[in-house]
Amino acid sequence: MENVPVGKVSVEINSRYGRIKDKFMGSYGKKPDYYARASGRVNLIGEHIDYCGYSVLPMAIEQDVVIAVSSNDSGRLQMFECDINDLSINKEKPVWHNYFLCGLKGLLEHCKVTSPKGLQCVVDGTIPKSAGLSSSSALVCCAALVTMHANGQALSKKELSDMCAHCERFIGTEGGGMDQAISFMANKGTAKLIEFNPLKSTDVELPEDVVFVISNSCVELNKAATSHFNIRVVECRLASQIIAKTKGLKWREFKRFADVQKALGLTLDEAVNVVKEILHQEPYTKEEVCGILEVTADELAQTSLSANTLDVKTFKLHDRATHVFSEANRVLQFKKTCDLKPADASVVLGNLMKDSHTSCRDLYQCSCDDLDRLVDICCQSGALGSRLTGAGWGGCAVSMVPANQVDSFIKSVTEKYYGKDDRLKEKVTENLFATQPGGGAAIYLE
Ligand code: NG1
Ligand code: MG
Repeated sequence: MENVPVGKVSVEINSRYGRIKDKFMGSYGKKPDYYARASGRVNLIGEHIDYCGYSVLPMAIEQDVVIAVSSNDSGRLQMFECDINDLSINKEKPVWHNYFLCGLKGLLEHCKVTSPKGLQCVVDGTIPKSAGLSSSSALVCCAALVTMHANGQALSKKELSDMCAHCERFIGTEGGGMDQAISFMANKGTAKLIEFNPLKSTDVELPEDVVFVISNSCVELNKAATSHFNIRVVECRLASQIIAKTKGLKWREFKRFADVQKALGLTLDEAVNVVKEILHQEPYTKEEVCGILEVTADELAQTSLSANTLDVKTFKLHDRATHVFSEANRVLQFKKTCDLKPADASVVLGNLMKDSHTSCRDLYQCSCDDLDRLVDICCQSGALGSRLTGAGWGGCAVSMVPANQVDSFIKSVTEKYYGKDDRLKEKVTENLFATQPGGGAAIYLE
């Protein structure tokens, strides 16, 4: 099993690392021992299906989190002051350093480190936050990597990915494992199909005649501060359990669509039909769900809900389930098209991306007006396909643009989306940029 690579960085040549080093020396009066990095990602297709057990297709981006580190025997974390032996992650208070604490705590617990090293850290990030580019997981992964290295532990990329997917949930959101997996398993120059249970990553060769361009709607949603995300996770769980029960399975043993699909021996197309047959389109009340599953509201809280969804009154099961099964299918078609390279590959891929956005907007309802407008503008500006990326409700769109039209695409989106708003006009370069598949997490020594 492969481990995270340890390489060299020259702070003379790499001005960013130079600045981080200067800041470290300014704070602690000495050089850092090493640097760790973990990248953000853009998900090309497969939204809100990783936590249902389905494969997704992201690539790492160049933007990342870098942490400069020196370790000591103080048992304290210096960055903001904190006792490593007494880590509390306050779910009520979604501050960024909580994500650092998730990675730190996760690694220490996983490796059963009894006397953890003290850490002096400077954290530097270039991933736009709350933008669907996974700044949160990059920080969790980077903090776990720092903690692993400082405490003399050696986990494989796979173990780190699984462990970080688990420990990011300390924050309260019940995400899947896509972000952590791509952050560790990415390789420069290739997108990846990420499969779960067991975790596996496969290179996906993207067409050469297209470029992926990221555009930020600049609408921010702090996922940890709202229940939007967990409501979707719970709706998927309830729909899985109702399908399982109706089909005579032991429903309490099921939490994810992929497991129900497998137990029933259905194809994804058949699963979409089963949804039509079993679930109604109108929202389900909690009472109705309890009636179908034959449980009390308290029991339902145990079997299916999360802390921040206890008070949710209605659940849209039909549309969420239809999105998940059809999106899982689109991921497989996307991968197949990349592998087979038909003459019209980029048109096929573009249409899959468009369908994905429509499904996220209408069935999963995880977009927002500005993001929909941005996706429309991207399609009018020459993109073959465009869709929201990441959790949604704001954040970024990813567009697939013919390589020879990137300049005119950027010009048009700049005028039509950013140019119309004085707040956005100044920030175009950081919010609208072409991207190439980037590399995964690494440790660097000077
Ligand atoms: P972002 O956009 O980074 O918050 C979240 C989840 C993913 C995945 C996507 C939706 C976490 C850490 N990340 O990503 O696992 O479910 O939403 O596809 O919860
Ligand atoms: Mg995130």
